[in-house]
Amino acid sequence: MSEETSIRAGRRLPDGFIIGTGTSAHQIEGAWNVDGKGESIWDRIVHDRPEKVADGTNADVACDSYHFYKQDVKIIKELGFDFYRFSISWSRVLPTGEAHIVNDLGVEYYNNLIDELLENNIQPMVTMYHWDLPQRLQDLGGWLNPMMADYFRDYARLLFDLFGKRVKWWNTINEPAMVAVGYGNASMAPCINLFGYGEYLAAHHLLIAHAKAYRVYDQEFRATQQGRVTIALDTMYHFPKTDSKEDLEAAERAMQFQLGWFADPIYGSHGDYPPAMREYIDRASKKEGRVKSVLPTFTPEEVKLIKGSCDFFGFQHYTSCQVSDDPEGNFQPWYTHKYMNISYSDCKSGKRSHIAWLNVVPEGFRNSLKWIKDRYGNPEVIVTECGYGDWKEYDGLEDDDRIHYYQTYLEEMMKAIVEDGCQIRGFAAWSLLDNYEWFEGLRSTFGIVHVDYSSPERKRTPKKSAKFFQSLIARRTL
Ligand code: GBH
Repeated sequence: MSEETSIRAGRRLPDGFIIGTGTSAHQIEGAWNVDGKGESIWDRIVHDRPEKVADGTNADVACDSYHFYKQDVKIIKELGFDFYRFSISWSRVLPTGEAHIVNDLGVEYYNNLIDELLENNIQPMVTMYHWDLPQRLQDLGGWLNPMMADYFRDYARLLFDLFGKRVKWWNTINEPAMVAVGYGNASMAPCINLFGYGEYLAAHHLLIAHAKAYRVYDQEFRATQQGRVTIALDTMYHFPKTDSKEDLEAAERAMQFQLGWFADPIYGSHGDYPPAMREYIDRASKKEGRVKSVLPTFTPEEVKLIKGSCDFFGFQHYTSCQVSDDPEGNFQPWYTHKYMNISYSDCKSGKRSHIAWLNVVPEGFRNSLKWIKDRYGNPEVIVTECGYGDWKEYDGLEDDDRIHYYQTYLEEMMKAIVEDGCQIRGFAAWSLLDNYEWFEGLRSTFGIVHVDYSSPERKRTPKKSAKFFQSLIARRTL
């Protein structure tokens, strides 16, 4: 096939398309209290309440990347990835979370990691905050406290200052919706039970925090550093259960509730949460007899601050589900007031993983990308996470299910580019390593590289899917 034809056939990746892989600090670093690192909310919760973790494990050592990061970089280099998305542990750099006490050894670790990547020709993409809030800031109320936005801004400024000469890709916050649900129910740290209220308030402050960090970059660093800053937002694709008008509307509403929650205020033109959230949550608040809606309102200054505060769309996607309209609604673990039923189990799907929420539905990926294009005026997108996991006894070095997932999802992404005209500029496989899966502990594995938790050095062995990426990157063709 000539190059021209294979682009048109949707097999050859567009020129300049970048392929990376990702991890996050709490999930891989270990060294939880080493060299001056402060405690994070995830350290605290799994130490205090190990019964919340599927296998009772903690991330005190994890992949021990704090000590073995050079092995990670070596593997990334061998596989040929263009970029590596990793996160910085806020409390490793700032043990109390506040910017006036800097832990030099923590800074040195990230300096070394960044230098090692650049020496090997791998672009660093840094996530500033992947869920591991310093415990001291949680003691001040965490994301329910409006002051958190300023603490985050100060932390972001420090990171731009320390690393911005070398780091050109920034994600402020990883999946803020998942951070917010930590204040609505017990499914994520810090497990504050303010169901149907706390999550909206936390989300509000997360949006302001992100935007303040973005404006600091604009005002103080962009001219000299010329990098690009975004927030990483995720959604499942929501298929309607039937093609009744009610179910179609419910599915659209679900997209607004999950992705639009953060994307509308940033990428939309109306300067508010999505219309469906405004309507449903305001109405529910009224019905509950509240004086004010639990969905906060932005001041005109906040609208200005938040609107347009991203240089590209950082998008994360794993799976799809099925939605039917229901005025009673079923219990939703992370956001309420949607008035629908969501089901993972009867979603159209060739394959399912043992992880309850993970269906393999490649066309849902294309549909999600198209939804972003249509709703937000076709922004440039980098897929900052996408990947397949299973319980570890069903995963292994011959991970054909994972290859099937990536192959079919990437094919759908190519259709989004070639047939739908979406501007997708890059893709990062989640995850480089079999790492610590939050409340799943070590039961589930998402790595393209196997990690042996019985060996002190956490021996890393590339799986077959790592070779899939190695050859994809070398040929730039699916
Ligand atoms: C990613 O989020 C995380 O960014 C990453 O740290 C993690 O390793 C990876 O997932 C794999 O788990 O159980 O019904 O409440 C992915 C998006 C959104 C997927 C919330 C799981 C929970 C659904 N996640 N979802 S439910």
